[in-house]
Amino acid sequence: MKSKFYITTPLYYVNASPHIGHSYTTIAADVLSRYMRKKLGEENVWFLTGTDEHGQKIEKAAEAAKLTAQGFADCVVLKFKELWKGLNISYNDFIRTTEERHVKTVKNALEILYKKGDIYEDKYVGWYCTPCETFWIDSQVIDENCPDCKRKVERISETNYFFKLTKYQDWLLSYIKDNPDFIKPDSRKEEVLRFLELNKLNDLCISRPKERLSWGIPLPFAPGHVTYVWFDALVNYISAVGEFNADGKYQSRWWPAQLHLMAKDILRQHAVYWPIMLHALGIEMPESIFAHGWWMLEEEKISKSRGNVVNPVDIVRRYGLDAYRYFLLRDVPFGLDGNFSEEAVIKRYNSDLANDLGNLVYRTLTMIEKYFDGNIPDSKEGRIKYDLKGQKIINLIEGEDFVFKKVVGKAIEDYNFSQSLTEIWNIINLANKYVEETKPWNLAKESKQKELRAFITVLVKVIRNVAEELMPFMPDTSSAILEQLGKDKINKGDPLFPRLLS
Ligand code: ME8
Repeated sequence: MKSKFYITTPLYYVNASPHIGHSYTTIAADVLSRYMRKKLGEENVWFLTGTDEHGQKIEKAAEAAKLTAQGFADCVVLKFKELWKGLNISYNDFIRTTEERHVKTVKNALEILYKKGDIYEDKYVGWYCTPCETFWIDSQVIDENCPDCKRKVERISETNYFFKLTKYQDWLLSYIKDNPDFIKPDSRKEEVLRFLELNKLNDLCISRPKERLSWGIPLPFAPGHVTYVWFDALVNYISAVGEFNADGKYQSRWWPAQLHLMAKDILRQHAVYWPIMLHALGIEMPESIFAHGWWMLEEEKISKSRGNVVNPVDIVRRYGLDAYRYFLLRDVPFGLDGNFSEEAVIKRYNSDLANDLGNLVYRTLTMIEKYFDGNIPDSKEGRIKYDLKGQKIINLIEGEDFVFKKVVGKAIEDYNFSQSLTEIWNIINLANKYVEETKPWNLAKESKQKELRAFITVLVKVIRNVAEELMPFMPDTSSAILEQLGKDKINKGDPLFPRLLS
């Protein structure tokens, strides 16, 4: 990892309100940002999110709502911002593709490519899926249905502008092969490689005649056309953090991005169009692109256009914010698809949060209250002699290689969030087992003060370390634990996760 970390989420379409799928990518990006801020310092992390506001989809949604496209976008963008606030998302910047800084950079990019001869005019005949805003070639379309969303595609025939993807296909293929960490996870990289090896790319149609679509960025060299929404939107990753100088050289404090995060639905645009656009513009490649899986509901992808959405606000209202963040990242390994159900949320809540974590904190504080009058025994006050089991736990936390911190951090850096949480829960469970096996109530009965002090010290250290490692995942819970634990004297409050009746 480099000494700075620039991370992005997709720019979400504003054709409808955000749902669990959008929150998933954004929460994952938030976890990585919080983790990296701790590791590299606040000033070295830049977390960008935002909204994709042009294109036919938005124009149609605005028409249906009887609003102007801009007015409609202005409304929906507030819902995204409100949700991110509610989900404790620590983004540094929020870019809208309708902002001047973005429009300017898109126009610059188009001009540079046009002058270079990488954009040319031609007649386009082919298939188009409006809900996906995607062109398809004949071989990809069966029975006039979109290969992705399965809805009807439209036959389109018009004069347009094209970007020479074809010219760079071989370059891209070698680039992906030479840079094995560029596309992650590996299964997705293989998918892209296979696609590039088996198909000859078509040049990308990057314009729409204004008569058909007016809601877009006009091409600087052909004002009768607007820019294709994907060409427009991808540029956000550079328009948000830099600009082209007069010589057409892109300059930025943050570029290249360390990570573009998204789900597998938009991998092709990020792994094929985007690298070629950058390469043609003479701009460095992002370090990596990670495509995670989909949240499904009864085996169907959750999506705005299918209408089977799960609203994050409802889940958060019922189970709490951190339970939601925890569930999303723990229940399904990042990269795979997962089925969402409230039963699964309740199960995780009761077993992991109430029984394991909540119980460990609550019982430890109760013992400190009972046996030490609420004062945390000072671990510096005289040498502490741990018993064997206690010492083993202490070694994991404070031993020479800080095994606990290392394994938790390594899993996050591998984008393996569920593994990272599993490691945290391993130590929580170890500590709970330690309580049951040590039977501190007997130590108290027998007035074994020294042993009791060593025992409680182990638990306090576990809890402090767990709270610290949980911070990127569950920031509120992490501070609540540290707050209840206090420095010298505890401030015991209510249980963090009261059991739910299922
Ligand atoms: O594609 N499971 O925007 P979009 C997991 N504007 N993640 C999901 C999901 C699900 N069921 N549904 C959505 C666009 N997502 C373009 C992007 S980028 C320059 C332009 C998440 O609003 C996931 O991150 O359709 C997915 O890639 C993204 O939302 C698609 O958002």
